[in-house]
Amino acid sequence: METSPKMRRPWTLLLPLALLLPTGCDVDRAPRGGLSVLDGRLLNLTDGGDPLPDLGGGPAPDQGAAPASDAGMLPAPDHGGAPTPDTGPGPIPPGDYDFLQHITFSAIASSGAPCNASQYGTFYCDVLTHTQAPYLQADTLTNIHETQHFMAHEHDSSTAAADKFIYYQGGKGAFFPEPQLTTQGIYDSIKLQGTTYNTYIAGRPGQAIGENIVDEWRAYLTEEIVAIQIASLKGQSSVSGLVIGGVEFLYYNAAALHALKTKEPAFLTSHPQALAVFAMMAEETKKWTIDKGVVPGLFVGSAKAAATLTELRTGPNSVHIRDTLKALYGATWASRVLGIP
Ligand SMILES: [Ca+2]
Ligand SMILES: [Zn+2]
Repeated sequence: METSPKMRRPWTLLLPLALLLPTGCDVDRAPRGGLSVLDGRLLNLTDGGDPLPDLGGGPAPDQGAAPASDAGMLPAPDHGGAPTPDTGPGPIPPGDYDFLQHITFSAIASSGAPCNASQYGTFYCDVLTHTQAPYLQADTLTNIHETQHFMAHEHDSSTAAADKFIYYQGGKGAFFPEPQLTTQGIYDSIKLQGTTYNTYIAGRPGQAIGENIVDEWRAYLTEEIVAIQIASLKGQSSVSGLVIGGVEFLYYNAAALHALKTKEPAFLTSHPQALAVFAMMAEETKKWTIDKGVVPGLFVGSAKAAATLTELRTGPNSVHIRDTLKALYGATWASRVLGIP
């Protein structure tokens, strides 16, 4: 197993690699059964065939062969159909927290690049075409995960402030400022160490919260949405080669809210935009990872994600996190979005 790259910025690792490695060289493969890291993205190769690498110099996504991420998927008739349109959280009950009422979106430009949504799904193309310099050196899911990082960096690096850009959809995303607290400041609030803990939590103690766990939440969730849409397009019932980070980063980010509320409460009261971004990501995680990935069993190896959800919902060691969420968003929201009783 390789160690964490401990990089603050995706491109500081990836661009040099992309420039230095000859075409055809494999930047992120690990032996079957192991874990490898590309910008910290874990590739779990224990439960499926080795994806076919789609390496540098190859065709653009809209022209290439079938996505490599589907190796090991099994055909099944009951997961067919078109991807579910992404229409936001739906009706919000009276008195519930609606992130759309608390968030200010920034519009970002489309690159105008061609993208075949019938092959890669609508969200892959949404993210790809809103990133001016996408990452296209690996398999489909790695590419879109890293591309999501690149997109965020294109925007938050363009502002003078220490802030973070988190994408929503349709060319819209939101900025929020980084708190003073860094990743190590949330250690005491985390009571469950999942698959991604060592790389992103233990391995990045001094990294800013937004740059680390919010950005990774977005990137993992993006690849999970893409996996769900591609599986749906292909009528497949499982997705291999995918580490389910969405639910884990939901837990870590909820723990971060507890740490902020305890140690840096002025940050939360001063920045409703940061609270809205968390709620947006939680809604998206419920809509995709939980309801369409973990619950239906689409994601191979989703038992750990299910256990993480159980810890968040009812685990006796995570009462402080549930209390934080209820205090910040209300019990109605916590129940509707996260299933917290
Ligand atoms: Ca900035
Ligand atoms: Zn990542």
